[in-house]
Amino acid sequence: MSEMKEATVGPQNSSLGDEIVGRINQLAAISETSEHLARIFLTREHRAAADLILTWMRDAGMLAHLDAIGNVCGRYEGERPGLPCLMLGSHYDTVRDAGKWDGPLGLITAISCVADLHKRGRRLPFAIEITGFADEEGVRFASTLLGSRAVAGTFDRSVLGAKDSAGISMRDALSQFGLDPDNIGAAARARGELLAYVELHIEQGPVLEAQNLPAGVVTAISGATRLAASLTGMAGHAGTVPMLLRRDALAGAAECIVAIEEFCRTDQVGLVGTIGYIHAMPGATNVIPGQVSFTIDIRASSDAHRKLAVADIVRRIENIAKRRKLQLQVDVTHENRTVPCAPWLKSQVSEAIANERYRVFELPSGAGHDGMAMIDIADVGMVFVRCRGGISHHPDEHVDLADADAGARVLLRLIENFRPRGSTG
Ligand code: HGY
Ligand code: MN
Ligand code: MN
Repeated sequence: MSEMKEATVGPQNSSLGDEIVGRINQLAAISETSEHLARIFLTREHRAAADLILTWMRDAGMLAHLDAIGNVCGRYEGERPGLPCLMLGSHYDTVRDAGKWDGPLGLITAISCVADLHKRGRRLPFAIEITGFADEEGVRFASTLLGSRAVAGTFDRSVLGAKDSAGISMRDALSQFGLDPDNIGAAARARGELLAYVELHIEQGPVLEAQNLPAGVVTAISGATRLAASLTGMAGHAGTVPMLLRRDALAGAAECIVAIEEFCRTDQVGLVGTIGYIHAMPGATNVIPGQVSFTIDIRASSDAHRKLAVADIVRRIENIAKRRKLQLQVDVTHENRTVPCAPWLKSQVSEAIANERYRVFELPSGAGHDGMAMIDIADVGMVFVRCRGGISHHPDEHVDLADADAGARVLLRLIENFRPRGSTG
């Protein structure tokens, strides 16, 4: 339970940044191991983090609950009960060996902004809802945005059969977590209930730092394709099989991986390709690998370019597999289109940044975010906050206190000055 801060006398109560940084550290302590931060969907750490966040939401004057897929959901009523809401949020799951800001900064900042309104007894002409999404990274079951897709009503029930590395299906993991896999539809929200979805997130890139700015306006979230590839050759004795008679799946995978890297590096419009995971079997020093599986993550600023690139990459690795007499299986595990941020929200984010006396700067997001799912039920806006060296998905990920505070002041201004689409106010 987070101790409530003593009300400070003197200048405005303690900076929002202080509370946010304290809670970032508190949440980061909830991890699979103490050496490397990992908080994975439907694990003990997921449950402990949800309990802590729900407490923070309630301390901020919100009604709060865990929804049907494990998202944490808080609601702060407006001037009168039942008004449509401005939804804020971000995710609280992490990658493996993660930084502590990717996801939690947006969620904790939103809660601190509502707590500030609550402290002042401020009620707005709309409700505020905050959603902490349970699985944006897709670490456990390969497909991603599971929490936000459930809220958007686009959850694909076929992924319930997906298995994690221990062979546990999502269906069983949900049941073991205490959730009903057949009730995920209960998390879905109707489009009319949300006035907009706005997410604050670390930039995860070096641009704001290069611009010497603490915050920026996000223009669009780049689309992504994730593929699962497997190569099957022939396992054999490392000492007796002549090189020319081998069907070495790992050597084949290595050639594919270098070919993918080369293809993306020589692309002229910023294509990025990543092989984040590889597993060779049987995995013994003196055995020629007979089976290899690896993941491919391809992103581009335009969907058309990304799709052409994916088709070209698959063709290239098919040719390599054929020449090496390996069997290749490639499956798309996740596909997200590029999502534009709504112009009317971009202008309100810009206004909030300008009101905080920062230069307004627009930039796209190369990283994926829950807005890619939330676009199906609401217009999406995003605020980026500078992170040191642009480092992310790494334990060195860091946000300075001053920037956490700046991001919170921008978000609080955006909330207090928010006008629904089309209103003249
Ligand atoms: O992979 C991404 O872009 C996000 O961090 N899930
Ligand atoms: Mn991430
Ligand atoms: Mn993220």
